[in-house]
Amino acid sequence: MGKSGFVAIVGRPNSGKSTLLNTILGSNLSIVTYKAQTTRERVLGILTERQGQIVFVDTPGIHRADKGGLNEYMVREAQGALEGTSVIWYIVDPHSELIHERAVLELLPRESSQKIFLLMNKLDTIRGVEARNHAKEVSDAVIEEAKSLGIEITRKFSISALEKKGLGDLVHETWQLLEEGPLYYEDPDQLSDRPTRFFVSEMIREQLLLKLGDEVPYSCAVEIQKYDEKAKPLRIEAVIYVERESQKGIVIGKGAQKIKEIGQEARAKIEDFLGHKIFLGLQVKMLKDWTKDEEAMKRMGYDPKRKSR
Ligand SMILES: Nc1nc2c(ncn2[C@@H]2O[C@H](COP(=O)(O)OP(=O)(O)OP(=O)(O)O)[C@@H](O)[C@H]2O)c(=O)[nH]1
Ligand SMILES: [Mg+2]
Repeated sequence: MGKSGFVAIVGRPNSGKSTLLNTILGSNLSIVTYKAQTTRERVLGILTERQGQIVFVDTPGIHRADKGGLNEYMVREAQGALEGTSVIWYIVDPHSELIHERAVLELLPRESSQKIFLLMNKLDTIRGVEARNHAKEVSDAVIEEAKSLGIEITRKFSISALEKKGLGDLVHETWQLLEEGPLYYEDPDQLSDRPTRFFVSEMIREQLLLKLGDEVPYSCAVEIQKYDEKAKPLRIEAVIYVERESQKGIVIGKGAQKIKEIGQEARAKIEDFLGHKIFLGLQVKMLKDWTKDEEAMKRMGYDPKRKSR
């Protein structure tokens, strides 16, 4: 029997959690954008090697969220992901401040046997003495504040998830901490617990984040309504839900130009992911204030009781 265990990847929005997961697995599993709060749900990434299996849990960014809406759901997703993990990778952006990191520190386990690594990410952006000093000040302050809360940060790593720096050591040290255990997923080729259609809907959401302004993407959800594998090419029909009538026009755009662009780009990404051609049909509908209503959120797949890590 080899070693196995769960490793949660947590941190502030935009710190590079999903990028790190993708780099480690060598696959674009979890969507990445330059915008904060890209990831909404936990996504498992499974690394199976000769020595055993690490199941990584990518999580939404931890921030202070209002009660009862999508943001609170996202933070709960991140918090729930910590349960049952042997190691926690806590990612910090070198430009962050202690005050922002407090939201994360509050959720980390105290007096626990779980090991916590602090990963100072985006090493490639730390240029010059001032930036280096700031990064060090932030990590020192975080480690000290953690200690005062009864949270023990076992080690600190400096990495670049984007440029693949410092990752060998990090993964090696993580294996060292894992105990003998079973493979949670037996198929060595399985990369995630999620079905393909989840990744398809995420790739559409990724384009909404990239192609729409600052507000509207956060009001959008994507529902796959048809996934017809008998059709050639594979036929996928999806609905983009917005939460206000006025947002429909923004997503569709003048002369339907916007939705066309979103569709073309998403199709290219999905084809790349699946390795074959597809047909992608998109529609835009309104579900009033869905991000503020638990029942509507459930319909969109954001169910607080969903069984998954
Ligand atoms: N320069 C640089 N940029 C990085 C690095 N890691 C991530 N990024 C960038 O940081 C941005 C956010 O990356 P994500 O991986 O989406 O961050 P996240 O923590 O998953 O964000 P949320 O899902 O919103 O919580 C993207 O523009 C990434 O390209 C890094 O090591 N160096
Ligand atoms: Mg993410």
